[in-house]
Amino acid sequence: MKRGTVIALFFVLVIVAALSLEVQYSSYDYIGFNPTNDAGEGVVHAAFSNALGAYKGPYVIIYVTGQQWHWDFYPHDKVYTNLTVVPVGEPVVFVIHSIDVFHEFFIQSAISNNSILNFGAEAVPGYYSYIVYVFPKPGLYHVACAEYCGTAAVGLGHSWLTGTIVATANATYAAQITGGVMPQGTWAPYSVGGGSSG
Ligand SMILES: [Cu+2]
Repeated sequence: MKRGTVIALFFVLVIVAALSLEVQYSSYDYIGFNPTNDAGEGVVHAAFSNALGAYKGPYVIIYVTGQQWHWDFYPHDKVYTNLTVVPVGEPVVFVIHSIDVFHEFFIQSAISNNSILNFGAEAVPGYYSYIVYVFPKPGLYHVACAEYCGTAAVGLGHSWLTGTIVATANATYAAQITGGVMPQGTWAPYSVGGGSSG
């Protein structure tokens, strides 16, 4: 084969691999839920039970609010702007919404020497999307906004909507990053069907 053909085939394979990664790891749906309202938790747990299938182990919920122009992450007691920590090897459920315009919460990372993780879900005012993902290894995962959401009067606007997800199996390290404030003091504040343990 010609070199050009080989290169073209390689890129087709990369695209197919990227698409199958997205199908495998991300799942999103619209669920009616207000993260500040405990009464909505039953709805969330029902939706997550669907998404997680037969899985009965612990998982972590991270609420993500997009706005012009930053990401807010909680349920840490404090809101963290453009930064959150997640465990490794345990499902992380991102519940995503926007308080102003459409954004897209998009996670990018090189997860191995030849594999790049790319997936996201819409952040829509009035709706909640979610992604369930098991972070396979410790590291820094880059967050971007993948939907153009405007220009600031001064500066870049949309381009500022970036963030970092620190994936670590070390709860002590994670607590240092978050100033010691962890959801219910554990990596496993929720389990499927069991509601909050804290
Ligand atoms: Cu944007």
